[in-house]
Amino acid sequence: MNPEAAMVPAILETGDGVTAVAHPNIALVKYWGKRDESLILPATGSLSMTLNLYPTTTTVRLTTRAPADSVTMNSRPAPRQTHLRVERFLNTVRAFTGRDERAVVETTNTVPTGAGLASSASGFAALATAAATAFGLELDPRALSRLARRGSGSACRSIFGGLVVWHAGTGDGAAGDRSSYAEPIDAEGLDPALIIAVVDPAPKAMSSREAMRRTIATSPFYLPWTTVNATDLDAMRAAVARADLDAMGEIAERSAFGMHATMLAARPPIRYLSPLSLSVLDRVVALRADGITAYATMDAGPNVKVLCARTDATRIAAAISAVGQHISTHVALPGPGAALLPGGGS
Ligand code: 2P0
Repeated sequence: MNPEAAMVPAILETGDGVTAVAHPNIALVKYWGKRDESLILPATGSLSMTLNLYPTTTTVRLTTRAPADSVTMNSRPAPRQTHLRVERFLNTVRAFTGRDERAVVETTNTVPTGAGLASSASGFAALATAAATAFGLELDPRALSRLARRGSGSACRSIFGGLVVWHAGTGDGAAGDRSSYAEPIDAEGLDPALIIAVVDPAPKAMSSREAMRRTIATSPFYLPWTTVNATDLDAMRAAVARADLDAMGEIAERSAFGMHATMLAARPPIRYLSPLSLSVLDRVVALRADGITAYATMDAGPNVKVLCARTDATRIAAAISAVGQHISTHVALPGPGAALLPGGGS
């Protein structure tokens, strides 16, 4: 039993449903690697911005009549790996509550899945929010972020809107689990935008989970990166506190390049960036040479995100779209945290 979980004596049958919406987030100081795989305790802290684009909407219905969980994504049965991850997550929720109903999970994703655009973050944040309510778990936002973390690490950050820090926490087991949570941070005086430059919406060749494992196991650059990451996180928090967008951009860019460097040094190497990604990175450097605040970050895929001031976003997006005819750009602003849809509660 989770001691923070209060039980609500609701027994739902198929037909009743709880619906939640969550948005993806993009890390400005990256999470890359776990110190505990089963609890998803990260090796480092991280900091992100939740987007106002690409919501995931998830409905959870409980049933005593079905022998197994069912999972559909965009009206189709979920791929086997996704189904297994969702089932494992629901087993965690069932273990917390002592309840054994199966769940009918229906998810609608509006983000290209598996392309380094954080679909697992919005996906597990929405699932955690809907499943917690469906199974009668009353969690405060911090406890909900810890639950979402068990589905996918970055999902804990999508429980909150705006700028969010995910604390690595200390220790292992229950102590590690308690201390590794997300919380929103004050972004007063900042008006940031992230331009999402989609250079290739196809699913990536290797999942970030697998890539993290290989990086930790084989990259000689991994350990030094974790040390640098800790100082980058402190510097980023200080830059946010003084609303210094240029400093934030510099730190975000070096955090991303550092993370990719650890992967490039893995054996065999992992390379997510494509020639088109590099062309976009060149354009960002050129924009800066023209005096425009624009800094790049890249995740486990070829797509590039550009941090800038909201007032510059439209013209920067146009400059990046002009890099190649297959590049589409979307301007994201800080978005909301995960929420139940009205009428979607039990
Ligand atoms: C991040 N990424 O901080 C980093 C940067 C990708 C690159 O979090 O294994 O889907 O489920 O905890 O959260 C993507 O990894 O991985 C990610 P799991 P997750 O946003």
